Amino acid sequence: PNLTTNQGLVIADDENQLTVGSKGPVLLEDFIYREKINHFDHERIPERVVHARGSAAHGYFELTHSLSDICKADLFQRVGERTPVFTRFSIVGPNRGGSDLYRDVRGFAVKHYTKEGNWDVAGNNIPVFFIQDAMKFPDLIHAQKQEPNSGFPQGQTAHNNFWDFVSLTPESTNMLMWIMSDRTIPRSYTMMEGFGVHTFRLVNASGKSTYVKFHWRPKLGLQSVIWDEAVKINGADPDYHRKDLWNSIAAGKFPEWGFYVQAFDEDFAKKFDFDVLDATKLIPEEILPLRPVGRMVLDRNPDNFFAETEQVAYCPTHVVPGIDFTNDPLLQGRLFSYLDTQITRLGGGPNFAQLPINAPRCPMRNFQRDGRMQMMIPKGSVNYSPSSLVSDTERENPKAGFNTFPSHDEGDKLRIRPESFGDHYSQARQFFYSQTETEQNHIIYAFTFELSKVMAKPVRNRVLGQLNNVDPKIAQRVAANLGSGSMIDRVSTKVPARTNLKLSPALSIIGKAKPTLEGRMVGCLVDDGTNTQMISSLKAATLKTGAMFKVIAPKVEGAKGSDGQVIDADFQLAGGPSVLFDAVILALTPEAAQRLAPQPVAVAFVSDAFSHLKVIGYTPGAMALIQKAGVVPDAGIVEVSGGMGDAFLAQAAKGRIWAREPQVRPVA
Ligand code: HDE
Repeated sequence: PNLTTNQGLVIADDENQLTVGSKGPVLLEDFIYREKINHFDHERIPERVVHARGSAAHGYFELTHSLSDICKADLFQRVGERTPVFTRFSIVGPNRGGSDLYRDVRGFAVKHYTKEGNWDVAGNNIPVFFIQDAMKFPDLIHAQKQEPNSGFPQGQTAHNNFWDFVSLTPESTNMLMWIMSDRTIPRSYTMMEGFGVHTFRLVNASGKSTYVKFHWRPKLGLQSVIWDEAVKINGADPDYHRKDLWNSIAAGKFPEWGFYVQAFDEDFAKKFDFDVLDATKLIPEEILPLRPVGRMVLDRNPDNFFAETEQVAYCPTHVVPGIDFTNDPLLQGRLFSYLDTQITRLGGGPNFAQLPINAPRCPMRNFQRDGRMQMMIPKGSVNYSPSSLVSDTERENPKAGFNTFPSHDEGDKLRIRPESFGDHYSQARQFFYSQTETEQNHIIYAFTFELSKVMAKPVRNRVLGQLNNVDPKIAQRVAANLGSGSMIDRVSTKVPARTNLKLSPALSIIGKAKPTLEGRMVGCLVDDGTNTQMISSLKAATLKTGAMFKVIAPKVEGAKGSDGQVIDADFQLAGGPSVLFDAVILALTPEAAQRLAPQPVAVAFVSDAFSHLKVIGYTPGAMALIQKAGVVPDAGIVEVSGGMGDAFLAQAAKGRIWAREPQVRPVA
């Protein structure tokens, strides 16, 4: 096809500007060059003020259980029916160009293109939030992002301002426990849970209202990386999550989540000692089980990152009849913010809803007109309602239309936080003690790491004071790690932590990990002389488990196998560190191991895999390298030669060797 200008003019030369003579000055007349460079100059749009970095995919929501008893929304009526979705996962704090593995909350936003209009759930991978009232959101985000004078640190909460703010904001304490847990360093977007966070309202055909919390559960199970791994993945592959999502869809392994609701009524809500309108609290699923509704499958990568992933605009006000809001003051504040920010981000006008990724896939007609970048050409002389001059103009429809649920609200105008929002510590304690011992240790490590980057001592002490209100033992462990001794400030509180909340095992990641290699990656280090036949059978056996099999070699062109044939490599050793894989194999001859043992990059490949608690498969020939890396044999060090690959894969499917952790990371 011909290359043309934006006006359709066929371009004769796309290599050279128009000049006077072959070396002469460039002519202003060169409209072809000017159009090209002018468009380029305006390619960037402002990034999202939060959630700037993200990845998305197309797919569908399929109803598996009718919700018609509690919700009249059309997408929840007919079991088996599919509704197209576009889902964007994101990381909140970093700028658009940041890395994927910062410690941070992840966004989990789903746009459902229903027959009654778009329904968006812009949720997170954590069921609670930092603050109770939207008034504090700009302060929270300012404190979290880079400090305004220096411009650093990028994408990190580990700095003075963030901890200063949260230490003065006791309502953040529950969320602090969550963000210091491994939830904020997920292994993959496809291994995260999703939550609507707020209590929403569903309305059925008879007008009855039911409160709900929305949940997504990943089919691949929950999995996170280890903090030291996260730090190294950021350098080795900043696009780790983005690639993982893209590659799994491209390989036909479509990520899937179950969609559930926790449904309850006003009387049930009253039984709790916290308020269901307070977004810093959750309802344990042991108390209110999840009701299955459907599944979401992502089966198509975007065609164009900018046009789709960057320009998609989610908004909590995008609802359909049967789905409504509650008075959660965080949710109410969000109802204003999204459209407002998108007007700036998407062109300074109100017409971005017409972009293909944002447009509804059902009829859309109204009398809103004009504005920047109007892409529709409305016909006729009538642009108002009511009108009588033309028949068949669009009209409101009281029956089929969206009717706000007539909740009864009255009271004085006040700026006040309800007393029922006053308990900031009980669920923080419940979360901590619902974790396995390993996960509790990780939370303590994370507080230690973050606070060790806080240079303002009074801030560190105030955080310890907040932790002390959660549980003195937790505060003491962090204080001991920091070397603060007994220097724990007292932070006064009206509502002390309740110690009698039942633990909720569903809040642990390790407790409900799935023993599977599906969606995971096995990395196999080879060198000249490696047994070619063994690699083929290991690869075949690995692929059968649903995992990917990647070969790492000292040279990217591969290694010469035992039969003289080249074993193709996916990574060169320095560019394929073991942090990128879930389990590794060292398939080496004694000569190769001797060659690699003096090389730090090879030693780090093994010692990192060991300290990141990975299952390591080996051939006896690899021993020199294994010993150099300080590996101590345990259940996760498994021989693979002589057809023993299956034992390795069975062990790898069980996940990390948690029992190894006390050896490699001292517990405080
Ligand atoms: Fe957002 N949030 N948010 N947020 N949020 C935005 O909208 C805001 C909150 C969430 O992939 C912005 O288009 C306020 C909670 C996601 O494009 C902005 C408050 C939850 C995404 C905004 C919150 C979220 C955003 C920035 C406090 C989980 C990315 C760009 C009341 C339930 C969606 C944009 C995507 C994005 C405002 C708190 C989820 C500024 C005022 C709680 C997943 O409008």
